[in-house]
Amino acid sequence: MFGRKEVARMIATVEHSTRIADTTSNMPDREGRASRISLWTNISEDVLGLVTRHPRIVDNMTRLLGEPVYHWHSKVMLKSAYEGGAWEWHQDYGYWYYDGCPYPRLASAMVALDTADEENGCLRVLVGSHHLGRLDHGRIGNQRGAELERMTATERLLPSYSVIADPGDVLFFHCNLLHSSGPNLSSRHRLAYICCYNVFSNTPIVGKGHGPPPPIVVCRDDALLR
Ligand SMILES: O=C(O)CCC(=O)C(=O)O
Repeated sequence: MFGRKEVARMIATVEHSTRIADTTSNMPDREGRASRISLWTNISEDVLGLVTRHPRIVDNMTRLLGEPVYHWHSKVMLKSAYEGGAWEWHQDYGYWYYDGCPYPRLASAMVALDTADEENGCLRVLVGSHHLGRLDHGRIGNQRGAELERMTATERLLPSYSVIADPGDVLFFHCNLLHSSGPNLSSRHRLAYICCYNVFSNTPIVGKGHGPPPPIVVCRDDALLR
């Protein structure tokens, strides 16, 4: 979905942005490996913000969710060579329900910035799990994940699929899709940019939410190259 030059600009932004460096936190996995994430709710005024506002993402997201969308949050997942940690099985709505959204009408677009495969901890999904409804989530080490007994049984029920991706590939996934990823055991980084969207009919009804939902000003298709 994004070409080599566009991805190079995204990577340069991740590498040189003090904003990203300053907001990166670590949620160690069960083995104590560093699962690093930088997350923000206002669309950033940089190349990554253009990706969040990009028609290739926003138009597809609108089509998939069937309604106009607004930005929920965006994040960079930084899985360093050799030491990048795993993410437990979870549904994003397992968290976002507690932000007050009444319906599971949110979704994410995950842009691969590096080649992602099983060795460097690509995303794994359980096919069809978005039809299960929201599972209970609890603390698993420093992360939150789907309740373990239920999760083990669900893994026997549904096939898992490793999302092997080339740089510039984009995975669109529903907020109830169960997903996880393994540690990075390779000598290659695994960077990904994920922008998440909600529909206007699903703004939080309880809790702190994510602030007001301004409409997205979609950028030009060639914005990343200009
Ligand atoms: O990047 C990963 O490996 C995990 C991403 C993830 O779990 C999420 O976006 O909710």
